Amino acid sequence: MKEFFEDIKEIKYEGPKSKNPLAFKFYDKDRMILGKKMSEHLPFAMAWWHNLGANGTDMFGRGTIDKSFGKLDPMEYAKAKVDAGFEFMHKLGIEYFCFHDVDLVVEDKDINVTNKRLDEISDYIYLKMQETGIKCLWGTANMFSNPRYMNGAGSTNDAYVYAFAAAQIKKALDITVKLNGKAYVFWGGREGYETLLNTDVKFELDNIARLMHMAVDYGRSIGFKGDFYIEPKPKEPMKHQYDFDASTAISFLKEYHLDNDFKLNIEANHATLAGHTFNHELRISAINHMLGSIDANQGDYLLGWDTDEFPSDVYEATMCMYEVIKAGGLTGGFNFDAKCRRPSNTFKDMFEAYILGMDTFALGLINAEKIISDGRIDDFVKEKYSSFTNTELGKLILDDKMDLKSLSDFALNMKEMATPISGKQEYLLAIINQILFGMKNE
Ligand code: XUL
Ligand code: CO
Repeated sequence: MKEFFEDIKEIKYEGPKSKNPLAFKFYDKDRMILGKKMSEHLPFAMAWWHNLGANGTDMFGRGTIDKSFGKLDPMEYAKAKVDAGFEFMHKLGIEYFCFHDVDLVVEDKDINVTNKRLDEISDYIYLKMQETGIKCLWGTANMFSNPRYMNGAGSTNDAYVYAFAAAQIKKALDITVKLNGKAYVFWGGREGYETLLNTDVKFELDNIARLMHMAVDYGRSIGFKGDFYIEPKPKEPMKHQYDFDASTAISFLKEYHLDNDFKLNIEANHATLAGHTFNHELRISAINHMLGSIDANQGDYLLGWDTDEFPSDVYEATMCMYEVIKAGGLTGGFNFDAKCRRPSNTFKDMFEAYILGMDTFALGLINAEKIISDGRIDDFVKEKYSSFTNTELGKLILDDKMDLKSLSDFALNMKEMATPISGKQEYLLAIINQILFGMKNE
């Protein structure tokens, strides 16, 4: 079969000293860390839309890379994308992919034609999956590009649009189940509003939840056993998006009794747009038993939009992997919802981008293991709360044996407070620096 990336061979691990741009320096898939292979800690996925679709187009200019794969006919183009995608994943050793319905085929005006195309392409993908062992991490429906969704999909004012959203979700679920996807995602790009002057917020939230319940009922009825995910994002394209951040999405899921079927897909760049760190969003999800999957990318702190860059920040990746390990791993995976920068306009750049991302997370994993086995951070956190665990008073509080009056009496009796325990932030940051930069990453 014709190769799309014929100059590029399978990418191998060559170690930290290698200067070969087409080799892994840190991602050594069989290396054992905390009793598991690196590849098991890091189930990476390719995002169909960015890798096989995004061509560098921005608000000010046309594309800079041709990703037509030499085909004009819609089905030939769709199949060429599949072939290119599987060649790409195979060469990088990526085990999973994620897709939107309209990433797979060109959308027709008539949704029935689009659906026929989806049937055909998913048969083709299914065969490729059997041949290669590559798997589907999650599927989703794109309910934000088509003009009919200008006022939202689940949150639309228009019952006819709502029916189209249902049709797309149904088909995307059918395909996700056919391809044995682990999960199904809702990213609510248009589920929000620009002004309250034309918006009934309660109506819209109720209707989003109603559609999600329909999706769960239908998914379970066709044998979907995986998780549904909400992918929080505070803004862009809408000014206010309902799934603002992990906390907001969790309370929505609980309010509408969707929390047994849903978890969260946390994207690094969405976290920073919400004014949070990536690890904050992971921690909030984990403590609510809702950490499902990760969209692995990063933003630019100087830019206020979703730049979807490949992760290169080892510090962030370390903090991410620390949370993931502490949470017992992901049920989902690490989807590179990331694209090359506009001037990185060659197929080789795409490979180098994935190598950067995979090596960054490998370093994050190596470092997180070191932080955990070093133990000083964990010890300090324990110590910080020790007045609750190691004193009579603390134990009474935690055992719910105190009330406001008895606690007040206790304080009045003490008269004065001793110096509170230091938070020791600088000591802790110095430990992280020592572990990250003072010890070898081999
Ligand atoms: C948009 C985004 C989406 C979702 C899937 O910011 O992250 O690509 O991941 O719809
Ligand atoms: Co995403």
